Amino acid sequence: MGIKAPRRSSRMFGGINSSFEEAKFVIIPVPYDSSTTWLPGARFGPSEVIDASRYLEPYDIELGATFGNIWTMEEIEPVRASAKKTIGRVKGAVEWVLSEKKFPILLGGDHSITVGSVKAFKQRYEDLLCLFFDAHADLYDEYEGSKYSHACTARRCYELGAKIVAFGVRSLGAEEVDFVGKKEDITIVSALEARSHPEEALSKALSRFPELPVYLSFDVDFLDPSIMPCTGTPEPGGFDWYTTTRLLKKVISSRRIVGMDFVEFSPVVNRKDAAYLLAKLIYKSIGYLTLFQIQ
Ligand SMILES: [Mn+2]
Repeated sequence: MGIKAPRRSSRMFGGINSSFEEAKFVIIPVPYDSSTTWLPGARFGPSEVIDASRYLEPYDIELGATFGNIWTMEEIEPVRASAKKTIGRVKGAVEWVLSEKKFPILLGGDHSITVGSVKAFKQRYEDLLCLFFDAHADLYDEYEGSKYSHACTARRCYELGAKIVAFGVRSLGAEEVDFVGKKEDITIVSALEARSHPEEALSKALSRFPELPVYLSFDVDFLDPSIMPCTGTPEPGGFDWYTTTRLLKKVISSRRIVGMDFVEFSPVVNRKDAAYLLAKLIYKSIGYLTLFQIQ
């Protein structure tokens, strides 16, 4: 699928009506959830988060600034029956955003969409570190009969030649442990290891891959289910708001970030607070990126 011209969505992240030309950040909504293992519904994630984002107050208290250079693309139309084709469409969209010299922020959808994004980045960056904030390692070769299950995302990114850091893991398969073995280009940091000194644990993991540009993939199940119940595979023992924002600040202020995604948000009834939390986390990340990365 070729995306040839800017297509303005009537539903803009943050209610921000920046022109495409002025925008530095492009939100790419991908309402696809066919690879979800347990609770489906991530297809409703992007619209729910964008809806909640309109209630954000644009002034960020921590950063003392307002960020408005955001443009929201129309939803990528998924191919329900083909993860591979959906991933191809995601790749096309990210290629286009990069060719326009803008910073893509994907909004999933399940975690399989990350593969399309990383494919586009690998064409531009021979060496790339994929940093996953995730309760799972997503390193299965195949899951439920699919190589494009959300449980295989990091494995596919690894095969594309990316280095892998999975941070905050608290659910892991024996097959994944065997696969990682003594590989030096994959690092798993469990939540158990990270919880007493999260920023130090992150710095240590990143220091294994110095200089590499970083693609940051944020699976919302990284957060504790008490604040983020809206996800297809919730895991106890997750991270709180302030720890999470400190970790994002840490990586964004210390490494070159080339792209981001936020995946696996799957709305449940009466938890609009979780949609709002995610909208705020995305806006917060845009703030950090603006202060530390974008000239
Ligand atoms: Mn996960």
